[in-house]
Order: sequence, then structure tokens, then C-alpha cells
Amino acid sequence: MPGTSPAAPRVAALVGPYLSGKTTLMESLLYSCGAIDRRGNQKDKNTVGDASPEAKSHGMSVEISAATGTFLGETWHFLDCPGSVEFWNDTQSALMVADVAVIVCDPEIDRALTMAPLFHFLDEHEIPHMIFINKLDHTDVRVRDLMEALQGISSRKLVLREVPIRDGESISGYVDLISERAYKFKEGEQSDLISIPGDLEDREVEARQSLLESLADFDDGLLEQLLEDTVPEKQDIYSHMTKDLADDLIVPVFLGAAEHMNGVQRLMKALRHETPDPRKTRERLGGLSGDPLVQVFKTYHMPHTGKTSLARIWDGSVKDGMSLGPHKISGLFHMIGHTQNKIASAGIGDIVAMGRMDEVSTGDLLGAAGTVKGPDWPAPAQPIYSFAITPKKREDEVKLSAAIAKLADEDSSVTVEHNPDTNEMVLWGQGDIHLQVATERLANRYNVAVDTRQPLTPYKETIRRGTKQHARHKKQSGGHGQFGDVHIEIKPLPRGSGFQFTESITGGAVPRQYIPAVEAGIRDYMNKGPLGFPLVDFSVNLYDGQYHAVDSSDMAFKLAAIVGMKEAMPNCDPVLLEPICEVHIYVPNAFTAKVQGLISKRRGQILGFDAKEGWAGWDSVSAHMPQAELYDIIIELRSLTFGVGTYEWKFDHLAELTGRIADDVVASRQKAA
Ligand SMILES: Nc1nc2c(ncn2[C@@H]2O[C@H](COP(=O)(O)OP(=O)(O)OP(=O)(O)O)[C@@H](O)[C@H]2O)c(=O)[nH]1
Ligand SMILES: [Mg+2]
Repeated sequence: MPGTSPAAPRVAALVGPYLSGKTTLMESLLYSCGAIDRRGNQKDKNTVGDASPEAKSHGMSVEISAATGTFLGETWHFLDCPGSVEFWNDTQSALMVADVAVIVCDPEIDRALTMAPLFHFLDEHEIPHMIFINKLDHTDVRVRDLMEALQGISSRKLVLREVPIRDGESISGYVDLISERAYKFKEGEQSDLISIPGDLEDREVEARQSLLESLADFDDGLLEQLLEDTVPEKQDIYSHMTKDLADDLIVPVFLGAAEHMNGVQRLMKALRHETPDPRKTRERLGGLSGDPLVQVFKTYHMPHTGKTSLARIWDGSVKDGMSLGPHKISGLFHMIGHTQNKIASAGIGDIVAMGRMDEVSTGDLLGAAGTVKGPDWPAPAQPIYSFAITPKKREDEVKLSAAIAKLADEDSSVTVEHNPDTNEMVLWGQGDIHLQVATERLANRYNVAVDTRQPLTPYKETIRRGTKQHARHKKQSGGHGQFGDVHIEIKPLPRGSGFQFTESITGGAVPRQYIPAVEAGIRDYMNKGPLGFPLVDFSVNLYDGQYHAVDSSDMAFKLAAIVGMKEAMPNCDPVLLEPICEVHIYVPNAFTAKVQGLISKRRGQILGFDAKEGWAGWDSVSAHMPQAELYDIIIELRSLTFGVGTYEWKFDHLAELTGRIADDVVASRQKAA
């Protein structure tokens, strides 16, 4: 543990809602650690955390940024995580390797709810976490009210560590509730020690008592002391804090304004004293050991240096040039944002960037002999938003596949699919900005610019009536002629049957060897029925025909079948089929009624709703919804639910679509064709 042996490098993941000030806080923490000599800011786009062109152009973090610093002789690694839910995949990876999470939040009561999924993840994985309430330089929110809102979404006890000193409308400093010292904030510097303002004394005593009572919930000795009105030693209080944080029983809450360095030194000191040692984290993850043992948690493909695997060392040590089974480390670095500082070796607790381990992926746990079984790595969320993409330059098509493989290697919540029905390449992800960033990376990092558009819905069509058809393909043009003649009977089939081909030829009216060609002709035609969509749920029986001893051929029979289908199908009462998905929408139950409205508005049919298992206060609403209506539903769902609503979906069935919507679909597809 820290103090008894030289502290191993520790890792704090900076997480929290979108734009709450995580990147700004990392800047200030790195400044405290002497890792940078001036603090960048978002306005000047010169922060360590948001160094990528995509982060700069969107004014937000879009992936993990790692940075290393030293505080009072101890090594610290900070992982600045994106706040946007669309980039959650990276955030959850960072949390998997962190000793502690610092939740940076805004002093806005309404936004507390947006953190519910984050708290849920932390609780589920028992990750020690503290809260830094940021932006207290201008707020009229009372810390007490905010604490209440935050406690509402946390299953762990929140413990306020400081009470604010108010100066009119603004907060000018704080009283530390353990040391009982007061500090006055100073712009861009460490705070000044002052005496506790007289009007705050009562509030301080009350808040300190509440802090002690929270700790006493987990320690009988302390409880007894409190009952006897004995004041515990400061050192004991710190020890309880440290232990209870490590055991994920309490959530200490700090105050400040990252942009002005306010409260940052205090936070850094608390991190130093209270963050668990990596050996404790390793225990939490299931008692990992090996020599060495390295957890890869992020992959970058850098324009100049190639593939870089960011990893935490759980055991042993690694050296540049060594091999972990078949994987050779070619370059070992500490990162400060996009800057790589070469190191020769690193030991337990450290975060390192390893060069050119081409076959290694995010989530891999590596030992001396290669990949070993590690803790379950959280799966990426199901894709819920998509773009159809085409390279701007035709010759880039091959390059595009390779580039997308790299994108997915960097962020497994980006996937690509070739849709055989619509013949589109579809890029899938978590939302509009997520996919914009993905396509910008294709252009910026991999030099493949793409055009994007809304993907086509994979409609199909079927028939509601059967018919019989005679068709002949005949050509006489010098030499060999062509002759094929078929009689077919077409019938509709129930939904989900697909296509069935049968024959009932007697007396060799169509010789055996030509029958497969008839079927092939029909299958060719099926790709595009009379309405312009793939045909399903019908059968064709070949029951008669004629042939010519010299002029008949596979090709002639195939063409005869196609002619027959073309003539027959428009008479079979064709109808459009649209894909319907089974959808489960997850929201805090305050939004359940809104979600039901959203489903109805988008032609959905509600199947029911229930409490979401394991999520207190959340509902799961189930529905059947047309896939066409799901295209951008996540955007509306998020805007209805402070960004926390989400859903899962899977194809369920095809349903007939008629009327004006169907006419529009057919007309627009015909126009596009
Ligand atoms: N007033 C005030 N503004 C702050 C403070 N800290 C950060 N900000 C502002 O908040 C905005 C967002 O800051 P970032 O540090 O980029 O926030 P973030 O949490 O990293 O954002 P994402 O990574 O995109 O989620 C910027 O405009 C900052 O200038 C603060 O202490 N006080
Ligand atoms: Mg950020």
C-alpha cells in the first residue's frame, strides 16, 4: 500500500457528462504534476486531452487520452474520457483499468440524471469513484441540493468532503471537513489558507458530523466513538476514507473549478492519499497474476507511428523489444495526449503505449506466452445509428475496407456491413457525431474520403394472388437458334416462407438438364420484383413446356423463365413488405409515457413495459417498430430523456405496407433507380 512501500503508478479515469470539464481538469492536474508548463484550454484548442483533429473540430473529446505526470515523487496516469454517450465504448474501457474514477460533473441539478448509466457501470464493477463538482466559479446552485440529486442516482453513500464559502453569488473557497481548514481560491494557483468564516461554523460542524456518520455506517468502532461524543483523530478519519473508497462503499465529493485551478490541488492530494494501489485493483478484477501481465485497453492507429496499443501492467515488467508470445513490443512509451515519450521499461501499475503489436486487440490480456484469459471485457453497445458510405474516389474501394478495419480496431462500437438487398456499405455506430468522427478519421488518418447518406431500408415485396403463365424465348439468327418454352404456376406463400421452386414435368416436355436453368432464371428475376424490391414468400411450379432438339440450351430456358416472371408477376397483386423490428427501449420511468408517445408516432405497436432488471427506477418498453422509423429514433429518444434513453433491436418479421407511405417508397426507389 502507498506509504509502506514505494507507491506503484496509479491510474485515475476522468469521466462524467458531456462538456463537464474533464479535459480541462486533466490539464490542471497535469499542471499540478509539473507534466506541462502551461495550461491549455478548450477555446484555444491546445489541451493535451483533445489533441486529435476530430476532437478539435467538434470541440469535444472523442476517445481516451492518456497522460502521465509525477506528484510528490509518485507516478500518475490520467485517462481523459469522452463524456458523450456516443463514445461510451472508450470510457468503459478506461474504467476497466482505473484504480479510481473521478466523476467530473456540472453544478446543474437537471444533469444529474444523465450520469445514471455511468453510476450503474461503476457500481456493477465496484470501481472506487469520487465526484468533483466543477464550474463552481459561476453557479447559483446550492451544493446541498446538488448532493441530494446526485445521491438519488448513486447506490453508494455520497460523502461531502468540503463545504463551499460563498461570497455573494459566487463561491470563493471551501472548508475542508476533515482537516477543518478553510481555503480561499486564487485564480490559476493553489488556494490560500484562511480562517473558517464565522458564519460558516455551524454549517461546517453539521457537515462534518454527517461525514463521520456516513463513515460510521461501515465501522462499529467509529460508531461507538460518535455515540460517546469522542472526536476521532484526523488520521483515523483519513484511514476510514481510504478504506471505504477502496471497498467502493462511499463516494467522496470535492468542489472546485478546473479552469481556474480551484480545488485541484486538494483533489490531487486526496487522490494521492486515498486511491487504491494497483495490486488492490488487480484483486478486484479477480486476482490477476503473471510475469508480466499486461491489459490492453485502447488501440490507436497513428498516422506516423502505426498501431499503438495502450495497456496497463498488472504484474511483472515489460521492456521495449521483448515479446509477449508471438507479439513483439516495438517501441515503449508514456503518453501525454498525442506525444509519445520513449521509455526503456515499465513495471506494475504503469500505463504504457506499445508499438506495432499488429495482432493484438483492445481487451486482450497478455502474458509472457501471449494472450491469456482475463476478466470479461465489456461488450460494445449494439449499433443504433448508421450511414451508407461510398468512397469519393472509385479507386479507393479496396483501401476503404482496410481503413474501416482500423477504425473498428480503434473503436469496436464502429462496425461495417454490406447489405446485399440494398447493395450498400453501411457504417454502424452509436449516433450522428460518432459516425461523423469515424468518417473524418477515414479521411484524416487513412486518406479515404467518403460520401455519406441515409441508408436505404431493406424493403421486400411479395404477391397476394397466384397465376399461370406460358412464356417462350425463341430466336432464329443464322447458325444455331435459341428455343425455350415454359409453363409455370405462381402462388403466394405464407410470411417467412421465402421462395420454393418445384416441377411436375411429365413425358420430358422440358428435358431434365434444362430444369435448373428455369429455376436460375426465376431466382435472377426475384432480385427485383414488379415494385423494384426483392421478392419473397411465393412458389413457382414448372409444370409444362417445349424444347427443340438443336436450338434449346440452358440460356434459352433461363430467358424463357425470366420472360414468364416479368409477364406474370404484375398480375399477381404485388405488395410491399417492410421489415419490422422487435425493440426494447430503456429509460428512467419518468420518461416512460413520452417513450410510448414516440413509439406510436413512429407507427410502432407497444407490446408492453416492465421494470428494467437491475436498474432501479428504469423501465423497459417493448414494441414492434418499422425499421424505416428506427433510422434516427435514437436522436429523438436522447433529446426526450436528457441523453440517457437507449434501445436494443432485432429484425422480427416482414409486414405488408400499403397506402400512401408504400406509394412513396416505391416511387422514390424507382426514381433512384
Ligand atoms: N466556468 C467554468 N467553465 C469550465 C470549467 N472547466 C471547464 N469549463 C468549460 O467547460 C467546457 C467544456 O470543457 P472540457 O474540459 O472540454 O469538458 P469535457 O468534460 O472534457 O468535455 P467532453 O470530453 O467533450 O465530454 C469548456 O468550454 C471549458 O472552458 C470551470 O471550472 N469553470
Ligand atoms: Mg473532454
